Amino acid sequence: MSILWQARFLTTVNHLRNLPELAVPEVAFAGRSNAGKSTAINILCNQKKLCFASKTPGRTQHINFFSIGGAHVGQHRKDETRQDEIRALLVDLPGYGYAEVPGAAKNHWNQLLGAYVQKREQLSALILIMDARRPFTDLDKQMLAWYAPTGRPIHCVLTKADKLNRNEQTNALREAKKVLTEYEAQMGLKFPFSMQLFSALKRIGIEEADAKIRELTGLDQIIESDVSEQDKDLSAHTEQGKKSPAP
Ligand SMILES: Nc1nc2c(ncn2[C@@H]2O[C@H](COP(=O)(O)OP(=O)(O)OP(=O)(O)O)[C@@H](O)[C@H]2O)c(=O)[nH]1
Ligand SMILES: [Mg+2]
Repeated sequence: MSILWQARFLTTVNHLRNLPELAVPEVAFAGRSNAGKSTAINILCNQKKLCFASKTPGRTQHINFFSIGGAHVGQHRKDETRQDEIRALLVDLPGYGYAEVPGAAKNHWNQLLGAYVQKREQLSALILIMDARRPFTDLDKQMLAWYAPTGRPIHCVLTKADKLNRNEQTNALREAKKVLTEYEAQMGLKFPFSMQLFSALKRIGIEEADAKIRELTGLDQIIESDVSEQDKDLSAHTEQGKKSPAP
C-alpha cells in the first residue's frame, strides 16, 4: 500500500490567482493531450475515478490538484481531508496539442501551463508523460523549454509501453535519454532527470513511478508506521462523529 493511495481531490483551477496556497511540495503531470496523464495518476493512487480519463482528447482542461495525507486509504474515501495534515499535492495539468480547441482557449491553457511550470514555487518536480511510441514531440520540447531553466528535476514516463515490443521499449528509453542529454548540452543547462517505461494496461512501471514520486515530494521520508498511525488516528477521529451503537 502506498501513501499515494490516500489521494483526494482538492481543487480545480483555471487561473493562476486561484492556485492553492498550501506550502507543501507539488509534483505535476504534464504531457500531450491523450498521452495518459489522468490514467497514470489514477493507477498510482489506486483509484478508478480520481481523475477524469477518457478516449476523447482534451479532457483535462483545468489544473486539478489532489492532496496526499490527511485522509484514509480505502473504505473511508468520503471522509473529509484534514487540511493541516496534507503533505504533498499531485497536479494533473491540461494536455497540450489537442488540435480541436479554439484558438483563444488554447492560448489561455498555454499561458496557464507555461506560467505554472515556470513560476510555481511549490513545484518540486515535473512528471513528463509521453507516449513511448513518440517521445519528445515539438510540444514536449516546448514544455521542456519552459521548465528546464528552473533546474528542477524531470521524471519522464514513457507510457503505453504495452504497444511496443522489448526492443522498441529499450530504443524508446535510449532515444528519450539522448534528447535530454543533447538538450542540456545545447542549452548549457543542467537539471536532474530520470526516465522509465510505464503501462497502465499491463501494469508496467507502477512501483518505479510510485517510488520516484515519493522521493521527489519527500513523502519517502514518512515511514510506513507513521502512515498506519495516522490512519488509526483518523479512524478514531471519524468514529467519534458516528452515533454509538446502543449498549
Ligand atoms: N494501451 C494503453 N492505453 C492507455 C494507457 N494509458 C492511458 N491509455 C489510454 O489513453 C487514453 C487517454 O488517457 P488519459 O489518461 O485520459 O490522457 P490524458 O493525458 O489525461 O489526456 P488529456 O486529459 O486530454 O490531457 C485513454 O483512452 C486511456 O485508456 C496505457 O498505458 N496503455
Ligand atoms: Mg487528462
